[in-house]
Amino acid sequence: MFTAVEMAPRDPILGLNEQYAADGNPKKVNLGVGVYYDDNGKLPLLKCVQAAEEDMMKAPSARGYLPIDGIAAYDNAVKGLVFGADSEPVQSGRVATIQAIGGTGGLKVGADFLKKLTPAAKVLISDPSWENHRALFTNAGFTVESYPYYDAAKRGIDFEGMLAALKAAPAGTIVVLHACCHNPTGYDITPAQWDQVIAAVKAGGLTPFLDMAYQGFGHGIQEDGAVIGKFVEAGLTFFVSTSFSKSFSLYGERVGALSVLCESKEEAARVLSQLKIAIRTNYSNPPIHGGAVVAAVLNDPARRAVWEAELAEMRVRIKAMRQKLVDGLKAAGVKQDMGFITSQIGMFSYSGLTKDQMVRLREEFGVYGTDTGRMCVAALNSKNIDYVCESIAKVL
Ligand code: PLP
Ligand code: TYF
Repeated sequence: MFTAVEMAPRDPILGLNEQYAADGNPKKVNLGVGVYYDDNGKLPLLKCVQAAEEDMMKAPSARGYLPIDGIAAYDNAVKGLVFGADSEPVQSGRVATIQAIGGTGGLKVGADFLKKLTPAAKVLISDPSWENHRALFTNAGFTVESYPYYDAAKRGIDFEGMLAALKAAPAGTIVVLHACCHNPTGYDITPAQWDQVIAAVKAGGLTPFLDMAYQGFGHGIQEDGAVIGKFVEAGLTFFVSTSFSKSFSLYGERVGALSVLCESKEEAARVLSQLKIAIRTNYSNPPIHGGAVVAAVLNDPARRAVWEAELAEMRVRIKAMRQKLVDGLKAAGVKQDMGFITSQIGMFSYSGLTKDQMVRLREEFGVYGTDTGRMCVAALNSKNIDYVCESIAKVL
């Protein structure tokens, strides 16, 4: 039965983890996968999460099925975080939000819903993008193409190219946009450029799908979320996927969401009913634990303040590591100006290194990044930074 089954290629990013685990080099550093580690190289367990879990342990509860759309208190907290609790969309009840299995699950539920709603639409993702964007929408049955984004020569964004592609896209085209902290490049468009993107989306009748996997890792929770407010102000209806994997350091709990801003409360109820069908036919209903923890933190002002401080600490540490990387590369003898690393934002840096250089980094030095030159700066720390800088200097 399975003789004709071909071996599928490994996920280019998650596959690196396996290679890293098998590497015997004691100095090895994993800058491959997008995971935040603290200065001791440890995956953090946030204090706000631990406190919420301790409370839950004191009052253990039975585990019935959750509603298809998840924990109501969780969905409401997500709406508040994404749109603002007092915002007009939330107050008027025109946001449909479901608890999803990670940000990936939010994208998948949205993609399945869209495939039924607009089966002939094309999907545009940034070039480059998180590779799973292409795979997810392709698997949902869409043809996926890309809009220009990274300009290697400029070490920045080809904004003219991006805007021209959006303006040329036929009405109904689904445009996947990174709300903040672009993965993999680390380059975000400016607020003024967002205004131009929004105008093009509106004029062209495109369907925006904002992927918000790193809220709080750029400039702040509010600041990173401000782009959502811009889409609201423009009077658009749109999709937002949320991931708490990084912002709560809850990668393995699979906590995410999908929110759809509709024109009215009545429309949101109809959309929600269809999202529930997508969920039911994929996995029936979500798991409890991660959503319960995030709801317990976001809905409790004191605990939420702890979360905001812990997220700020992660954000500030990443920024400090970017500066250390720039300084360390210079000290290690790198002649070219690497200052662009500090103008990038979020967990990743497109380093500009070639595939050959990345392979050498891996094979000769045990420093793991993707073949595209992406490095996870959130995995740098005061112990590995010098070694990473020296290794990069040797391959440059
Ligand atoms: N979207 C982007 C841009 C990501 O980088 C990630 C990373 O994992 C996700 C979505 C998926 O998040 P999750 O792990 O919560 O499924
Ligand atoms: O880009 C990253 O490294 C993270 C983690 O299929 C990730 O977003 C990578 C690949 C993948 C799922 C998650």
